[in-house]
Amino acid sequence: MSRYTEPALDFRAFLARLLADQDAVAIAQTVDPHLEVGAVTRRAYETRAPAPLFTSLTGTTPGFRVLGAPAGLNRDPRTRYGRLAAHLGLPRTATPRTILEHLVTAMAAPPVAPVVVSDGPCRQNVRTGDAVDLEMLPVPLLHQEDGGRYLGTYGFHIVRSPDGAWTSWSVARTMLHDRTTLVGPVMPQQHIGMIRDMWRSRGERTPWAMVLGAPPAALAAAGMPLPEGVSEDGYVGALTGTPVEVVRARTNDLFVPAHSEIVLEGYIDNEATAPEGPMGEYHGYAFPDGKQQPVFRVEAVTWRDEPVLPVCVAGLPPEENHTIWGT
Ligand SMILES: Cc1cc2nc3c(=O)[nH]c(=O)nc-3n(C[C@H](O)[C@H](O)[C@H](O)COP(=O)(O)O)c2cc1C
Ligand SMILES: [Mn+2]
Repeated sequence: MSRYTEPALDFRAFLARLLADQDAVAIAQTVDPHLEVGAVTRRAYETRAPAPLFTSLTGTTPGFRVLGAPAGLNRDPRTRYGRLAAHLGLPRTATPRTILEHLVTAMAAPPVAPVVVSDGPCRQNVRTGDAVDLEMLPVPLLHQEDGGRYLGTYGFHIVRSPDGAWTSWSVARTMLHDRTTLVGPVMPQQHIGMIRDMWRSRGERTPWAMVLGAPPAALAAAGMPLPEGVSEDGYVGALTGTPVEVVRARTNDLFVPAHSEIVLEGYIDNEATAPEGPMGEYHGYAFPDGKQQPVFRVEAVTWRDEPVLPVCVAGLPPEENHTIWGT
């Protein structure tokens, strides 16, 4: 059997594993992305209930699904970190110590570069140009006082230095601005900001992609503070012992994980900003006001059949800012 059908390397396999282990539960009842997805997911974190898989969502393309609490904790102490462990291909009884040692060992291992393949599940459906409409996705309003609806709460940005030497995968939130535009922070001290500055100083816009429902090990790596200049894709290969399969983006020269649920392609605008936030954050508070932030222009959307959008509903622990980033 291909290693690419293992939970760490394929989000759909990860979901199947959680469902089989009763650490996720499919909800057939129609649920509204407007506050209901957020409320049910928060409840699952707080009661350490199985991850909710929303299979019927108000106002959403039929078949499009949402998985809340992808790395929430489990009620049973023996399998408390099972969802986190499944991201890394470890047994669901893995302890925090085992999980940490696994992550740290891979940091010292030689990177394993991704392999380019010609096709993959993320390419089963493709929309480009005028056909791009982010409103077809289930974009939830997560907290009542959020300044907008967040599409990217459990996905990562992909950018690459102009010389091609450094590929950065990094998790950061993105809010829906309009049918073809997202808005979110691009901090200069983070790797995405450093690479954006390289492109800007050449007078060029930054080629960009965002992956939602990525291979779980890739998401975990994209949420980790690896050193400057280190490509997260090579770390994932070392972590899983398998090169990540990537496909070339349709509209730029970036490579995206083939085993992904949803891929957005485009660029970071050099000039435009738009209001973003506030958003309820991982400390359990929200700042009172939003801010102007850079905009991401989406030129293509591709997705796996019946795609699953993972959603982190930030707030008091434990949610993924704590279980993934915190770890
Ligand atoms: C679920 C999750 C959500 C996150 N959200 C954000 C965010 O909104 N903004 C941010 O700056 N970092 C966020 N992080 C942390 C960054 O991903 C992390 O600091 C990472 O190291 C940044 O990438 P870089 O080191 O390549 O710059 C999040 C991490 C996780 C796991
Ligand atoms: Mn990095």
